[in-house]
Amino acid sequence: MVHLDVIGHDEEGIQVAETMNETTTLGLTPEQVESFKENGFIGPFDLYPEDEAPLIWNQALIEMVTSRNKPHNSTVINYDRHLDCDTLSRVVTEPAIVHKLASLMGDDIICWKTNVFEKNPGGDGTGWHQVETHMLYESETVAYPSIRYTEETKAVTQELTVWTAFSNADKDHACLRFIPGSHKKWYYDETKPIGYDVQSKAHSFFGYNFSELQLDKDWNPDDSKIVDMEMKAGQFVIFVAKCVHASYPNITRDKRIAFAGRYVPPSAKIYENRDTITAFGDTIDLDYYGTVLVSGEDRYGYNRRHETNMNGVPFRKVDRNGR
Ligand SMILES: O=C(O)CCC(=O)C(=O)O
Repeated sequence: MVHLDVIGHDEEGIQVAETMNETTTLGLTPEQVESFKENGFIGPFDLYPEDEAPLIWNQALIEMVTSRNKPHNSTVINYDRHLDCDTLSRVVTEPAIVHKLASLMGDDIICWKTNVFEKNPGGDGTGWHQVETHMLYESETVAYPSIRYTEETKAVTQELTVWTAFSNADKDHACLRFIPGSHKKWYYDETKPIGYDVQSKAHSFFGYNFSELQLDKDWNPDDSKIVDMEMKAGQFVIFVAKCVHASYPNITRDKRIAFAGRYVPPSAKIYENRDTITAFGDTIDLDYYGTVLVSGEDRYGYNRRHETNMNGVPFRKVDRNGR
């Protein structure tokens, strides 16, 4: 899409229309990039109108329930439904998201995973945590990374999450919380195996107790620094998963619904040498698995890639040159 509505000046000072494409209009400003570098997160941004977002989610739910092409049969591992639900396939490739990611990661971007994050009325908050390789905790003694980064990057970061609210997510409705600047330092050792116990209150990270991984057992987040990311339905926030984050409990009668897309450059190796993955006490076969190139090129070919979703619908690839 090309906009001709930006007014500039020619050499004689006469006003002229300048061309401006999606890359400019939907990307981040230099100030936003600086703010991200400092804080580790940026947002919220509008994606869908507030009144439409719940309807879009209802459509996604129908597709998830009625899908004939489910990527896997696990009910506890809620990964990768962008691969079989057309609505979610569109969400992960939305230009308003991808152009902003490219401002931070460069043009070559794959979506390597998605998660549904629902919090039922009265649901517990998510405990503080930070990750980079998205370790999978198979048992108390076995853990392995989802991602191996094969290169240093010249970009601001090589790993981003886009968390989109499909219901209102204010403090009462379990909004996300961030510790600004915490991505510059490790507070947790994500590589250490930890056990899974869905019944235990202390296991506040979806059945895992991330505080077992805390490097300094006496460390506590400084309340005065925490940013509560209140969001309306249809908004998204971008963050680096190494930025320490958590969410409030849901103290309302409404469900809080969010959908997270995870993105890396194609130089990253996903689920290297693995045929299955185990998490949350369940195991899934990776036969279905593939990444989605949402922008740019994959010059590496390290990861299996899906050009279409499992219903045969081509994934949109965002054109960063605005053609
Ligand atoms: O939705 C939540 O409560 C937590 C989300 C989260 O930790 C993540 O997206 O990495």
